[in-house]
Amino acid sequence: MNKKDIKAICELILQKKSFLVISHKNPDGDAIGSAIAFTRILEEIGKEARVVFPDEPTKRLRFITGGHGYMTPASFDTSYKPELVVSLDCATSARLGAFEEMLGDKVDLSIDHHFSNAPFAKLTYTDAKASATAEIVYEIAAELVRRGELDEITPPIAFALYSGIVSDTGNFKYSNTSDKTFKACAALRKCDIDTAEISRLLFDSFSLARLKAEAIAISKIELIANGYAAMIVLSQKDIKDAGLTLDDFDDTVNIARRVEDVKVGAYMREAGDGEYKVSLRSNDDTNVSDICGKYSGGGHIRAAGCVIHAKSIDVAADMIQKDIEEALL
Ligand SMILES: [Mn+2]
Repeated sequence: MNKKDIKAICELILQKKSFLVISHKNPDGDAIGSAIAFTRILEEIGKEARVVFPDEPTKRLRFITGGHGYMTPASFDTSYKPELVVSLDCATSARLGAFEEMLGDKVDLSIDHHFSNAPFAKLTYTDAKASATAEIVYEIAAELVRRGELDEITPPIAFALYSGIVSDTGNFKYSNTSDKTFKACAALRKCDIDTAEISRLLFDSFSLARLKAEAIAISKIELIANGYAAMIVLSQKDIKDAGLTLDDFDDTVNIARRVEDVKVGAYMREAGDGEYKVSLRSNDDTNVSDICGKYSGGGHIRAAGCVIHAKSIDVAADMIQKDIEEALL
């Protein structure tokens, strides 16, 4: 199932009775929104479905569940034997995180929108043009409604799907926002959801720690590649000295790419044990997924990540700086 086939997915779903839905580690808005919505859709059409996240969703994003229950590694029920295991928004089996070993080779259907998807499931449906996995799940829901299998897209389903799409499009700001995205969101808006409140919670509501992290990130910006790229490098000491945590810096890469004339924004942080995590974003068509691919990472053309192993943070920063300069100059 390498080509687009929403109908085939619907047929497969309708044949099965019980499901385990899983999304990726450190779940973002799309991971939570697509997984919760998919689970709710299955429940609406009379299926047994449970959802598991490899990490506890952050306090900030938990509202997307709309109060729907979920499992984490701590509460995972190993006695549950579903007929179909479905992964959402996972480009590789490594994205299953804590569940990679247990479920890495047991995923029956993978639904994803990552450009760098490396198929690991028995069936993979990838649409790299979809803004979010939630946009694909919307298409599945719409097809089930067309077939009369799903009565309607209920408000909780719409809430989760809309949250997933606005998360991955940066509130319709990124180039992945297409006419299909707007059409899906127009339909979801009709399902009686408070879209202004979703956008406020996702984009205009931050902890004070997070806002302070922004000030530190801005103070650390350095221009590289003759000013065509901006990089922010944070050591564990930088974070500790500020009395903050790594989570407070999770939007830092977007701060780097806001500098005018910059084509690539880079953010590197020390993860410990000689590991340095890198996030890259491009403002033009510079393929940052290619750069991250050198270190077995990947993602989308304009948004990607990887982990570099190096002796020191300076060595790691030099490595990624050279790669960015090679891509830009
Ligand atoms: Mn996504």
